[in-house]
Amino acid sequence: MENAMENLSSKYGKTLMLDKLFSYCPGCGHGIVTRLVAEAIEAMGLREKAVSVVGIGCGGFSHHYMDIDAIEATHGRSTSTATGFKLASPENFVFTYQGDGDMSAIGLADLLHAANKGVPITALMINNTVFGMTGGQMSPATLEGQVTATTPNGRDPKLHGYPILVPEMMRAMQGVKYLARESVADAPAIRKAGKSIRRAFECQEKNQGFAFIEFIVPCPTGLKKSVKDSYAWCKDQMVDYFKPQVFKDEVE
Ligand SMILES: Cc1ncc(C[n+]2csc(CCOP(=O)(O)OP(=O)(O)O)c2C)c(N)n1
Ligand code: SF4
Repeated sequence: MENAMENLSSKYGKTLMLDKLFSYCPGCGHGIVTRLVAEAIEAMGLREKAVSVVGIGCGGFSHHYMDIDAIEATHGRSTSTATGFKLASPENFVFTYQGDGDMSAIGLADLLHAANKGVPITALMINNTVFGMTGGQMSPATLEGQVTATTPNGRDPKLHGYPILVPEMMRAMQGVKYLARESVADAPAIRKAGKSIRRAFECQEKNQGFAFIEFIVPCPTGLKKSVKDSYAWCKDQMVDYFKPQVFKDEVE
């Protein structure tokens, strides 16, 4: 396997993606977003100054696959940690990489205050609608009626509230200069997500303010579906509720 990876590297040119196998489950949406982020860092020449601040969850491994510096924050605290780091070291390029559980449950207050402050960092939320790492429990982003380990009869808004729409909440914040929701449901969506990451990174490079992207991705293991079915569900159900769009682009 190692030889095969080396051959790939020499064929396509060495990138900051390390020659390691992902610990993500087969078909996990994190694999796609991690690669898109690495490609954007490489293409924009940010490698030497990039610092990834990861949360707790499967996305907390994303920095294992990139040859850049990283900070492992405590659960939900990545945006606060990233804000402090950026203020202390403005020459660094600072982004967070967090799951929907990490960012929209325990970390929601940190996110909203960081966004409102408008410090030029980039926050990435990878929304697979469940707590993936701990076994597929309900998160704030679980869809209505969705069966999870903690909602065996499906999410009921009367009991559990409604699936949380994070970028919609952040729209009015003046410190937020780039705000988008993307998906990895199919190849065109993945290409669009890659472009969106570069735009969000540009927002920080031009020192314009806070940038946020939510990515709608499948977690085949937590959703208890095959890889194929989990992508079909992502395309039909998740994207139907979490509508991909650029909410705000004020990057000049
Ligand atoms: C303070 C604290 N509470 C709970 C946990 C257990 N825990 C680990 S990962 C996780 C949630 C991960 O879900 P998400 O952020 O959606 O990421 P995913 O694994 O789906 O990528 C939780 C609750 C913890 N590590 N620390
Ligand atoms: S549990 Fe889900 S989020 Fe975690 S690596 Fe597996 S597929 Fe990805």
